[in-house]
Amino acid sequence: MAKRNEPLVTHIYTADPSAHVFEGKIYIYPSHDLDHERVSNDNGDQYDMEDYHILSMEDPDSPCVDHGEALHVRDVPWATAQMWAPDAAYKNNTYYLYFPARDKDGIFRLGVATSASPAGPFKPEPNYIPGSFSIDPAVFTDDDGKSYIYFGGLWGGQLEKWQTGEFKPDAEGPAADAPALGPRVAELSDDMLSFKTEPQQISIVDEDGNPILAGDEDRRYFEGPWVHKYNGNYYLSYSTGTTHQIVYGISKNPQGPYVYKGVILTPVIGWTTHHSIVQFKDKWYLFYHDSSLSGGADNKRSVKFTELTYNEDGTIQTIDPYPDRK
Ligand code: FUB
Repeated sequence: MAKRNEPLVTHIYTADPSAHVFEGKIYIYPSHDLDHERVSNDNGDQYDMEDYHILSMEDPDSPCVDHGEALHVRDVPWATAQMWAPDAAYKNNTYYLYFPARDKDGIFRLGVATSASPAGPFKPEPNYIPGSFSIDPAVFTDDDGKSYIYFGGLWGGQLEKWQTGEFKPDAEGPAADAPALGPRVAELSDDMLSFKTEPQQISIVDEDGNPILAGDEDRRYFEGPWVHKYNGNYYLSYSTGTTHQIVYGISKNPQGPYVYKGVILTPVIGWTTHHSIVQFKDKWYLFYHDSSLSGGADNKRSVKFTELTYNEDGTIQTIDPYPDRK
């Protein structure tokens, strides 16, 4: 039986969970951390993952099932390495798996693969999504049927290198007193396989409308975007990377600007933090990961979940990942 704040599975390491309710069950699309040693650097070479395993639970109190290998890098013609944080979507009677990987030039791109089943196996498209770059795709489908893909990550995720719209291998991020880089958003085409619109940068601002600055590491965007809708408002949540928090902003528009609101999840064991938020029946859940099972190894993480609670004003109560810790 799945337990709150405990690893969902322990026979493999899993990370970066994107949770969805498909066919009445909770499906979780995580990265699959391999139990091997790699050099650790700002490029993220330690996150040397090759495939995806999809997990599911009948409900939050049921055991978690591993559906086995759903896609391997060897079967993706354009990709060479680092199958990082994925997401999934359903439309046109088809399940879509979105994933980042390095292409033959070592540049991160976003790929898509399709399946008739939410558990896979998934068949990849032969090429990456044209015009895609960086990492951590997350797809949100609005009530009007439009689907948006959010993506982007600093450092190993290469987002700094795309500020001009072209890949500049030596580009650095903005100065500390300049607006921070935001995640990118594009509307997806009706067949969900390409961008319908050019990716735009999302602006994240404070309560006075001033952009969050690059030096504001407690609040600025780093990686792992996730968008959900609650009571007619859009919520963009993400990792602050170097300060290891999951934070969020709220907007009236799925493409922003988003007004920063606060912290959803305080730091977990391990360097990275990555999450998703999903409603199942009348409750909301936060899926996240930490490195507790591996004794703190940054690249051997485990997916966990817990309940998420809104305040009356629509803000989210901050979650301590270790509620029993003294
Ligand atoms: O799992 C590899 C990378 O680590 C993800 O793409 C990031 O979000 C971070 O969790």
